[in-house]
Amino acid sequence: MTLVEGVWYFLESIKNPESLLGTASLSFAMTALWDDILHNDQLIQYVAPIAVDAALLEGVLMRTKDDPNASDVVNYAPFTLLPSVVSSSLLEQAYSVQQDFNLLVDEVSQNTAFLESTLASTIKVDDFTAQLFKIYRQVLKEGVTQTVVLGINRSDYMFDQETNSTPALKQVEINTIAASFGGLTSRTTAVHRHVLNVLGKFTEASKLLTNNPSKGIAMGIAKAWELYGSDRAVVMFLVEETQRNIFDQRCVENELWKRNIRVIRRRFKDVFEKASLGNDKRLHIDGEEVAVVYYREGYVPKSYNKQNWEARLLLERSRAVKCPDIATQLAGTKKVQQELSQPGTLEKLLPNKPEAVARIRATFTGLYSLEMDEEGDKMVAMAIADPERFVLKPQREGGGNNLYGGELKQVLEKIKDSPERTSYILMDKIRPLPALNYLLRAHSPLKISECVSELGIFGVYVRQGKDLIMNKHAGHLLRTKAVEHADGGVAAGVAVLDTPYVI
Ligand SMILES: Nc1ncnc2c1ncn2[C@@H]1O[C@H](COP(=O)(O)OP(=O)(O)OP(=O)(O)O)[C@@H](O)[C@H]1O
Ligand SMILES: N[C@@H](CCC(=O)N[C@@H](CS)C(=O)NCC(=O)O)C(=O)O
Ligand SMILES: [Mg+2]
Repeated sequence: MTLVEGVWYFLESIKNPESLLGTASLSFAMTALWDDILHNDQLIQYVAPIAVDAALLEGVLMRTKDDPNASDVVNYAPFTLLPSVVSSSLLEQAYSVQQDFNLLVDEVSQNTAFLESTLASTIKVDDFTAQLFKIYRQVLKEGVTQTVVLGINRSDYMFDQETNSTPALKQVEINTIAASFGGLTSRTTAVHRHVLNVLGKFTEASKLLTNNPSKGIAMGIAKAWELYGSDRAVVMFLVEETQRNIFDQRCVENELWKRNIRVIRRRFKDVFEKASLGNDKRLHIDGEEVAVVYYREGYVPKSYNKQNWEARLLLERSRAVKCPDIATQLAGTKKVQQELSQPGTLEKLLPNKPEAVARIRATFTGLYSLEMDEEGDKMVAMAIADPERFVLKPQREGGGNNLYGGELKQVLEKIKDSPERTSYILMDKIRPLPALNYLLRAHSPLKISECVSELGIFGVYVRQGKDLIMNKHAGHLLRTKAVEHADGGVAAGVAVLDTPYVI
């Protein structure tokens, strides 16, 4: 189709959308808000390249798989053609519980007895968690020198909905380390606004919420940097060897430069080779003192060899504000999430806060321990008998780690009598209703997909000693994936960036 033909189609579709409707007759329970567009092949062919150009213009970018460490050739980060519908009450609920979750994570991270008892059996069988825990114990033994705490997390939810019932906000998990895409999502709204405008949906375009998590995240880092109290010190982003998501990180970094806070990027390898602790365990690297270490790495076993573990230990022993510190990373494990759902646990951790407890608990779905006890035996048997009901989760981050269906059954059958099972938790599967959308991804054919979405809310808090200086939510991230993928986010190459269309 030529540009002139395209514009003609577009103008016609505004005057009379029905005239261009395709014949596809898929019916989905989710709103038919964009039905006039979704089934109109010509309109889709016309608008998809416009959307891609808008993403490139707005900076919704990722480096390529082939060249992950250079920006000479980059591509757009995957995103939906159209915003997905999100209920205003569920969005509000997710925002209103975020400060409670910040408090909860902070409490857990300070509660050694809770972390010790909750992770006791897990660390006997899971080497990665055990290594983290070893560092945690070592730092405690030596005495924590860090006086300022900075938490940046993202609590993720899906909208659970059995047919005909109202959807409920159910937490998938909370990410306490390297919670990503706050930068690119800040730029995705403008892309969707443009797409809707081009489609003649001016009113809908004007309703898209502004959203800027990278700014909120940077404000938290800036506050921690300020409280550290040395204006010569830098913020260090601890980054991976393979840095495909650098633009997302740059969004946060550039917000800091705007505040005249200097940022450096280093890998574990650099820390191992060049970092040292000076007076009062101040952290130095390449002649700079580091006030804040912001981890965008360090949450998967493959990030660590012997030297990188040593580098991690050095960072944790330092006075620098680690985001997260090792205790807060442990507070984000799946095992802790499961323990939090046990009756009475929230009440113990947040005494005198019954409203916060109720708000938090309302977002939990069934979470089950696989400890070597009667209850664990019962859950293993139940999951083997009905694997479609559950998700089996190891203590891992980064997407693509969970087990479902036949694989879940197979693994549980193999380890059901071994303590290895305690390295996993079991969770009820959340069942959102699918909606139709186009997932735009470089080098992929343009096709309509049945999709489900996941909403994340960013939370930021800063504590100095006992005083909570900052506790806020910092915006949202909506990600959408085709229903055939049970697991995986954007970084894992499964989900794409989206924008909520709130109704
Ligand atoms: N209980 C559940 N019901 C349905 N889907 C789930 C459930 N738990 C996880 N998932 C799916 O699996 C994905 C990964 O799960 P989860 O976030 O727990 O793992 P992760 O490895 O920590 O991922 P990430 O690094 O993206 O946070 C989720 O984004 C979601 O799509
Ligand atoms: N290291 C990369 C990826 C980090 C990452 O995968 N973070 C997880 C939490 S541990 C996440 O937020 N994933 C969201 C997604 O991939 O959709 C980065 O810093 O951007
Ligand atoms: Mg995670």
